[in-house]
Amino acid sequence: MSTSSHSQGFGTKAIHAGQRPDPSTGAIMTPIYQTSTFVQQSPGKIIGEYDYSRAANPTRTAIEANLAALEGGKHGLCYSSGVAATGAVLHTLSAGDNVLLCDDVYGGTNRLFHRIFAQLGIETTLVDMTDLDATRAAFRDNTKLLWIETPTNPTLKIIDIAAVCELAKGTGARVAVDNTFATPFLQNPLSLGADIVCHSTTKYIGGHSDAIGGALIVNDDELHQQLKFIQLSEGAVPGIFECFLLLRSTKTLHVRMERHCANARRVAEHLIEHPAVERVVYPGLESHPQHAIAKKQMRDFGGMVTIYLKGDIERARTMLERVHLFGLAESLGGVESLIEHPAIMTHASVPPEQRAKLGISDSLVRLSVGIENVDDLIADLDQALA
Ligand code: P1T
Repeated sequence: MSTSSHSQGFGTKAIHAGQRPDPSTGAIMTPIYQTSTFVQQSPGKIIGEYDYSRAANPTRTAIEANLAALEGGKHGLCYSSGVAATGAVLHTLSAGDNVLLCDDVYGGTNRLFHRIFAQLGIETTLVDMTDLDATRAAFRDNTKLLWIETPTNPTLKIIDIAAVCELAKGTGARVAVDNTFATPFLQNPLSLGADIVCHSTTKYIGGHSDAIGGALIVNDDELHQQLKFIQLSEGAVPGIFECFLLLRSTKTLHVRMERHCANARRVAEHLIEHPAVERVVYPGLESHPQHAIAKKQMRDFGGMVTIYLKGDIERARTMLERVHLFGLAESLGGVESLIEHPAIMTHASVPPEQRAKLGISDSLVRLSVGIENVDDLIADLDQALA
């Protein structure tokens, strides 16, 4: 472990933070402590730090510390999925509380707020958070949480995290940011004033399309204790093997993200010129409405590209059926490229009026650009659009 006060770079933290050789064997990789429980010396007198794996497990502790370091936060907590992490934040609220929810979020997030927590008396107000006046005007006396997703899924709007946090200051409302699309490599919401960072680790952090998981990162000790209590009581914890897979994945996050960003830029720039494409949305393009904010708060612009095709839904269907390298599937952020139709797939649970308002139309196609050779990806898209 480093003892110097020099602040380490992202790649070094990704590989070392929260991890040390196993004290009993010297194993360089944190072992998979595949155990549900830990033997005690006498009732209540535990041998190390652990008593039961729902509460804590050494493999999980290692990845929680690693993710906290990558986000520049004090505490990390891992969950069985991204929506379980989101649900844990909502469980800090009480009936009668109001939440301001960014209007374009993952369909499952929208469903969780409107179909599960609404029944428990938590009221949700949808707000276009790219409009700071509208966001300011949406606050109520009982507003206790703002939920930001940026870049948003699937229209890739960029929300000014620092500006929204400034609005929330002094109101008693916490700000949570779903940082799944950006990853800690590109954007660190805690440093911009957010209270909570949420991740679906299923995506870029996991990076290999082989494990479902979620995480929260916070600085505040009291909030951490509250979330730990909720995690222990509700039990939405990840399996030990999934924790190990994540530990393996974070070591290459910086390298993968660099390639995702470079490939996505090339794909976006290519598609702008394509006669079958009406419009390309990518935060790195000058034409993106919030490009200046993206430049200010992100280190690069990510691996997601959203396109509007010319023509009707049949045009989109044909393209989606013709791709070979791009997998037609929900999810994103893996090394392999994926493509999907949000209106039919990931955002089908969003009411049609809201989809129409957000521009999640039948001609919208979302690309998760992987880290294959980009010329092959472009050739695949070209033949699918021919
Ligand atoms: O699938 P899960 O690990 O529970 O994560 C939910 C989630 C949370 N936040 C964002 C921004 C997400 O994109 C997701 C999941 N999204 C997809 C499955 C998708 O294809 O968009």
